[in-house]
Amino acid sequence: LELESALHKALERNEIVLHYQPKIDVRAARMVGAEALMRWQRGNTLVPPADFIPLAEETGLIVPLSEWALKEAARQAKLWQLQFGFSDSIAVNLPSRLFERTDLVEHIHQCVSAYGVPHRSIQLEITENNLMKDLQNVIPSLHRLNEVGVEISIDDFGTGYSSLAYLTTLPISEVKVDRTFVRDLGITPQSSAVVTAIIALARALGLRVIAEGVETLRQMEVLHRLGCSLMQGFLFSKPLPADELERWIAQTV
Ligand code: G
Ligand code: G
Ligand code: NA
Ligand code: MN
Repeated sequence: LELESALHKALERNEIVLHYQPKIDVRAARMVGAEALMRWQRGNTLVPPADFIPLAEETGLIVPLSEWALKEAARQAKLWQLQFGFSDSIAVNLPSRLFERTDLVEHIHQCVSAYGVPHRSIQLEITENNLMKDLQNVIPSLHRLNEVGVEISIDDFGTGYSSLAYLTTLPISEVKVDRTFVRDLGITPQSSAVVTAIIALARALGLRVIAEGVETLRQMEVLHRLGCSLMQGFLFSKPLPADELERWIAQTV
């Protein structure tokens, strides 16, 4: 309960910050975007999302937190646009209850309009499990977001029970291969079989594929050989405070 009231105040006290992890195109050797990840700067400690996102989801605080994250990402996109000519998108993680809101598209529209950036500056990540759990409630938002140019990426892909063929009936742009498969690449033959299948099917169906949790050169090489050149992970960079991501942005533009 103490944590709950502290989290409640964290937003108004500006204690929530976004860190950014670059998404890399290995073939082009450049950053192609970044994923925004929330952290709670509580006194001298940086509370990781695993320690407050679950509470935020239980208490409903995830709604104002996510709305703030969308606005903050738009603000940061504008700053980087002005400073560096940044034109990539920033991916924000949203739980399904945000997609269920009929005013999600309106809220995103207000965020990008407030800072004068295009809708495509914001990309949304929803986990496969969250998506499938509330599919019927989420589909209308997916269509409206797609119409205004906000791309959807399916996070933690391969851990749920959806079929990729079915997913392509939805307006999504990208799947993120779950890090559990990436972790075992080059170790278990099953993992490379799964990743090979996801890449082949996604390509046939016109979806981008990005691998998350890439930590070793070996994993990078296997992914590259399998035809996946978009990657994210500690091998390239951990999630960084905004001012530290600027080193990556400056090299990109
Ligand atoms: O950045 P880190 O590895 O600590 O993230 C841990 C978990 O918290 C991940 O599952 C990530 O998706 C989730 N997470 C991080 N930032 C956000 C956010 O802004 N919104 C939501 N809903 N989840 C987040
Ligand atoms: O899928 P999700 O949104 O939960 O992924 C974001 C989380 O993954 C963040 O907590 C981030 O810190 C973590 N992460 C990012 N890169 C790596 C990596 O290479 N290895 C591992 N184990 N975790 C990573
Ligand atoms: Na994510
Ligand atoms: Mn993920």
